[in-house]
Amino acid sequence: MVTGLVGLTAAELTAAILGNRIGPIDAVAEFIRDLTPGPVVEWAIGLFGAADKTVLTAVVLLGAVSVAALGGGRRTGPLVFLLLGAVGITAALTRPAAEHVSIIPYLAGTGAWLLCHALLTRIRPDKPVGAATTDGVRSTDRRRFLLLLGGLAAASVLGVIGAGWIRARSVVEAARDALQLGASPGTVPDGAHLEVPGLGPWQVPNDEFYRIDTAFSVPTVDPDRWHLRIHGMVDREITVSFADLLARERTEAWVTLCCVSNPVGGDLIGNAWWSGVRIAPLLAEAGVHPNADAVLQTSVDGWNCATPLDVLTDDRDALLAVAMNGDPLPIEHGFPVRAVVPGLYGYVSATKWVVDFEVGRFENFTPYWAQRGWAVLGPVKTQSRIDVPRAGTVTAGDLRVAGVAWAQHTGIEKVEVQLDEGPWRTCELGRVPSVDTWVQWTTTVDCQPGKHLITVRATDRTGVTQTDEVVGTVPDGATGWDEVFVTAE
Ligand SMILES: Nc1nc2c(c(=O)[nH]1)N[C@H]1C(S)=C(S)[C@@H](COP(=O)(O)O)O[C@H]1N2
Ligand SMILES: [Mo]
Repeated sequence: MVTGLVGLTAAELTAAILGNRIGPIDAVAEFIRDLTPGPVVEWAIGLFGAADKTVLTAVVLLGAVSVAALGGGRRTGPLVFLLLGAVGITAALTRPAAEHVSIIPYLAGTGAWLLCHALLTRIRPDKPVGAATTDGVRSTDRRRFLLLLGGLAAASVLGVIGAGWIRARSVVEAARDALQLGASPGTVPDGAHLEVPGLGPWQVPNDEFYRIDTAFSVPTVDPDRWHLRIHGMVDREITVSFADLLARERTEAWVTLCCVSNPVGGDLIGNAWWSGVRIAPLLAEAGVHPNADAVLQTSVDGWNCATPLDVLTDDRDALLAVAMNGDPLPIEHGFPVRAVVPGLYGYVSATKWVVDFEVGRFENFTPYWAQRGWAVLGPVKTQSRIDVPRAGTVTAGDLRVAGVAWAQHTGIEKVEVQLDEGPWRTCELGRVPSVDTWVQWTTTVDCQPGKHLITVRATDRTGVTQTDEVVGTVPDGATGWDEVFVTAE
């Protein structure tokens, strides 16, 4: 029985990896369906209704495992497994659009059957532990047999889970590739990106964008099945499908997303062009009760966060985003729909794979990170980072210094750089389209031979200069000034 399962798993996993249309169990089920006379098919449909296909799949699975268990003995095994393999290959080759690669999973499965059968029958488990070993069978054979059996069964279970995941992922990838969202790719505003060697792009490409989430396996959500339910303290509960969402007025905006776990000088931050639908009108449609103060956002994988209602309903571009830099959201970044809220750290706002909005009160919510000691509110703290030069040796003389600064939804007023204990000098700032993005900055300092410390600080548009008090990322974000040590030669 275990041998039977291992071979089926090997075949299903191979089919999933190769991206074959159907796996072996389903291929044999289709084969049987095609061979079955019409009246029998009608009778089965009458009996099982919409569950007919599930029933047939279960019959094929149980049938294969039963044949393996009953016929897979020491002597008959190899022949029985070769016959089962032949049935599979026949089914595969009679499927529409069958190709040569279609039979590879059956070869892999039959190979796994024969190998597994050989392994398990080599051991003689029928000797009890401690039995006399007159025929040369060791007393530990039973234990070895059981361990091997358990290991193979466990591998088989993992393989089935893996095959399912790979299939789901490829289905969702295909759906993503087929989407035509009509989102613009985002044109970097003139003067936003400063041409300084070593300074990263103002617009961060999707494949370079930082990724933070708690998901061990990335959720795969089929857009055709995606829904967002808005409920709780509202006048009328509403459910929005992906098609409904796309039919609504579209908003596109530059927003810099930042993680609360970003240390001073860290790179858990990125700026992208998001296309989506504003959250405020959706909440208005549901009719939010006046005494509600938060929305508990939940992801399809159960992760959740609570976002203040006022930031979701004021005039900022708090979005349900469907595209990132012009492309449908990458699966890792929340496909098909995620929230993006300017001004807040991701852990309280930027729910990926979002499916549920519960309107309510903070006091009644215990979201994922708040349960683990992080702050309930997570406004982004004003920060600045030095990207050029890197720590190490530099050429003495005029030294180019550059980096980024951010104070989302407040805006950056000024960035200053200090060499050693010298005066603070004001930097040149890149142009930005709004207060919701980071700003690139640059300046030159006169760097005489020797060791130096370069420090940066930013001032936001409310006139507040970032504090030099060094605080870690827990519970609500790091503070302190970024600095870099250089030796000028
Ligand atoms: N479903 C889900 N959404 C999530 C998270 C998560 O763990 N699960 N992490 C949040 C955090 S802490 C951050 S900083 C951002 C990161 O988004 P990104 O991975 O697209 O950069 O996603 C937020 N959304
Ligand atoms: Mo985060």
